[in-house]
Amino acid sequence: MSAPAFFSPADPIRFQGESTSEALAYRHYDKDRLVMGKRMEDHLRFAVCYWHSFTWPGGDPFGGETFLRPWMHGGDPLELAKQKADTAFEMFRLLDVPFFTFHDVDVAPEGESLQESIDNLKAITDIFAAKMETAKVRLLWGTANLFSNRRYMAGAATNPDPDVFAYACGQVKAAIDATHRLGGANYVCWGGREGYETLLNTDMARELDQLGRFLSMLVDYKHKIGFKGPILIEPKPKEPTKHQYDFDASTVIGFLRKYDLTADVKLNLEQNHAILAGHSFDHEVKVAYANDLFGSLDINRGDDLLGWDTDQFAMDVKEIALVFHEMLQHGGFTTGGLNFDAKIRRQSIDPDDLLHAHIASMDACARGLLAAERMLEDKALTGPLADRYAGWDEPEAKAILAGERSLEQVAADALSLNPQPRSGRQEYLEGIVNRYV
Ligand code: XLS
Ligand code: NI
Ligand code: NI
Repeated sequence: MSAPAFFSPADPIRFQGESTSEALAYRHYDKDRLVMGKRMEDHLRFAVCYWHSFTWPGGDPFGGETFLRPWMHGGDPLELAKQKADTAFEMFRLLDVPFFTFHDVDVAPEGESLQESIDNLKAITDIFAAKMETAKVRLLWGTANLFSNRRYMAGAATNPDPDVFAYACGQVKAAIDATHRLGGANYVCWGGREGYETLLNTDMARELDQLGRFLSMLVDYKHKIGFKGPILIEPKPKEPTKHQYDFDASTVIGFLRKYDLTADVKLNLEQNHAILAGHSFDHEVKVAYANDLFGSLDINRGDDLLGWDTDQFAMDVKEIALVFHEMLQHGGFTTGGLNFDAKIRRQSIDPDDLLHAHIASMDACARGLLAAERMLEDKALTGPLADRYAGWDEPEAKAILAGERSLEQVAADALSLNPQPRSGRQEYLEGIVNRYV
């Protein structure tokens, strides 16, 4: 079956370098270029997400759809889902991306019953599997939408009603089955409604136990079916709820430790969620690495002036460079990737706007990656950092950290010391970063 001619180009977007005048071209994303010994495509591991690009109609709280996508109107829901899949796979081919991601309800219509929804998802999974036999694209992760339907308004795993918890189990089982069938590299959980609107009606300790149990059951099931990838939790502090339990990387890490889940569950971090939590993106990435729980990234950006999850395409080279500067020091992605959890603005109504958005952001990520590589080669930041902490390489300091000195011993040694403060050199370092971006 041939895909509808939705986009203007017929052939995949190619790397053409900075001097090209072609609008639909990669200027920096050169997939075969080696960066620290690995192909750029294998570093960046781009994934197109299904929901923002193919399921969101362009509405906002004050107005309805603007995009008028053909697969959103009339006809049999399963037929429309197939039409949507054709367009999605056509875009994966045109962008030449290695991965995609989806929620169950993005790809298949919800049925009248749980069984009917599961059957619809299976039908679409069959179609995806057939397409993936010839397509290049692979599945970075799948997930279940446990937040849009009104049954989940008071939470999914954290719902006061155990029947809703059970329904969520049914949905998540089907979603990880589909992810497994399609060879997904990870499985993601974002707890959009796992939080509260008011503490007056919320038993927090109980709800956290429910969430811990839900994830433990999911981990057991993952092992049972032989799903090799990690489960990823995506922190976000608020929106849609006033407070979400998976507030930020640190909070999730504490939760995973309490419920003994760190062996199987890692983090999926998102720029816009980081700033909603009052952190920078690289802060969250560093927290994850510091705890050996880095998994994957949802690459997008929030608006500096708006306090919500605007999910814009990431365009800030400096911010991306600082994230890759950290990641490259740890070897970069393993199972994770850069998932475009990003949507075009509602005025960007031309089909090709979807291509332009991805191309521009992929180029920004490529520039960030290359800047990080150069900074590391030159030890532009790692050199000054090593100098700053050099005292800790001295034998006595090492012995303290190794637990070989008591407080009394160190206190006694301190009597002969007179430490002198040194400059933190912040502006000097900021200037250095600017030289690379
Ligand atoms: C919403 C989240 C969501 C997850 C997947 O803010 O970012 O899109 O990535 O459920
Ligand atoms: Ni996300
Ligand atoms: Ni988000």
